[in-house]
Amino acid sequence: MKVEIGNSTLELVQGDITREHIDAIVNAANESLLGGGGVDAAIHRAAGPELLAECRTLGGCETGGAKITRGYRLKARHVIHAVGPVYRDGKHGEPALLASAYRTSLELASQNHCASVALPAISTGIFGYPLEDAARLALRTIIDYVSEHSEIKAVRYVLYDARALQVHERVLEQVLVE
Ligand code: AR6
Repeated sequence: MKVEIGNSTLELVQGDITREHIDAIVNAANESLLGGGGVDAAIHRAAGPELLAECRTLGGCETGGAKITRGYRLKARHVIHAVGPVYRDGKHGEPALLASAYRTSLELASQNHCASVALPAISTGIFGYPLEDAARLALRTIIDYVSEHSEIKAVRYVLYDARALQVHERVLEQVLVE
């Protein structure tokens, strides 16, 4: 599913984000920025050990923030390491922190001249954020940002499995008519 937002496009696709040939991919990291499971592990595996070496120089990252590195062996020029919240009950600031992780990632893309960006569904795996709630927040945040920042030409939101893609397609249709 592909929609136009101003002069930019937002596309929902199913796949493995490590294979994206794009200016920057976003990683769903943790505060240490030193790797972990899920998409983080896949990105480090595909990028090679130089990525971890650069991450060690960054001094971690607070939840809701993001930091940028090179992409090394990936087809992506940069990796933006975003730290989403661990979901507890939704009453511990999780929505604001998740929105902040997306917004900060897109700001870093703008500042580093990345016109095309691929993002995963941050916090919806190991961090346990309910998929539909996360999808609504993520898509609203991305649409708001891209509407005001025409330097971002293409956003690819990469969902790992068919169910996640279905949920995001349904939520995007709702968000677009709000
Ligand atoms: N491409 C795209 N999406 C993927 C891929 C992939 N290759 N692999 C998994 N996903 P998760 P989190 C999806 O758990 O919840 C790590 O240990 C997955 O289906 O990777 O933010 C970090 O170091 C899910 O929808 O990240 C942190 O400690 C989404 O990516 C912690 O996990 C996010 O799942 C972060 O947890």
